[in-house]
Amino acid sequence: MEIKQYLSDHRVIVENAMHQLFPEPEYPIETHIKSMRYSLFAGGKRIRPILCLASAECFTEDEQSLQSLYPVLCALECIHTYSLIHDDLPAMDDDELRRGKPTNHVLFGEAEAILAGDGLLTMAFEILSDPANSPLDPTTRLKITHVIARAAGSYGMVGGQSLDMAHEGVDFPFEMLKEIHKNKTGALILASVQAGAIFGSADTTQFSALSLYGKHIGLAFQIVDDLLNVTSTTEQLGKAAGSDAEKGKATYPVYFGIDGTRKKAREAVEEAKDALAIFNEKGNHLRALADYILARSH
Ligand code: GRG
Repeated sequence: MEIKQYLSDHRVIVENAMHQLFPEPEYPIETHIKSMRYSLFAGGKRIRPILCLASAECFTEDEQSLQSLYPVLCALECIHTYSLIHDDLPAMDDDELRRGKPTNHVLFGEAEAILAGDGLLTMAFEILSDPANSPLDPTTRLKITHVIARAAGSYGMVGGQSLDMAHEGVDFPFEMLKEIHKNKTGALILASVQAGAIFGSADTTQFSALSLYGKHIGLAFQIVDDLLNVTSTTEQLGKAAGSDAEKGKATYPVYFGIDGTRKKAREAVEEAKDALAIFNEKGNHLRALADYILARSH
């Protein structure tokens, strides 16, 4: 199947899962739920849940069985959306445009936006931990919950964001940039792939291979993000282009230039694909997603 078709089919699966599991606005907290839903359904690429599904598809293509992953897909997107809402706040990156639309705080105000992020993060774990949402066996559910919690928190995304903030406008060695990228962006992407592997009862070799793929693909994703911030327009990105340089952020293009950064992204994608050798053709969707991450335009 063409990757374009695969992405659009899987986006539909993810969005259906989100519509099925995420609450509707309801008295007396309509505004809070509307504000979460505004950002959740603002048209993201859904790359983390799609990576999770593709990883699970290395073990089974049975649709009914894959439906057990719906709460996981929804949780990943809730956590990702919360991070974007908080990242856009005046105290963080202070952005007014996201996915081509006004950011959450611009529409709902800063206090509601903070609460939307808090609500989404908490809702992720409510949805994930509720046995009524899917027939995942309890041990699998707990293992997946742990991997995602660890990746979202201080030893992953939140820690990475803290490091990123602390290093704005200061010179630092390239090793620190790798650490920031690994945690801020890479950790949740890695956890998405690992959640699919846990669902598939991966053995140690399979889990290590998918983890290696997830690490490289997480890095590639952020390298391409750094690149697009320099080479694309605000219109193409749906968010402020050139913002990294404006904020004095050291990114891959600062260390390696545009061509050097493209090379680094290609290398990371190749390493990701190499890690999948043991899966033969079952890894084809993950390979195609790696190529998509390299070629993406927004
Ligand atoms: C806890 C107050 C508080 C804040 C936390 C954790 C955090 C703020 C921010 C996370 C850091 C972050 C936003 C990293 C950027 C990752 C990234 C490249 C996002 C863009 O992801 P895409 O391209 O977005 O998948 P779409 O729009 O497609 O969903």
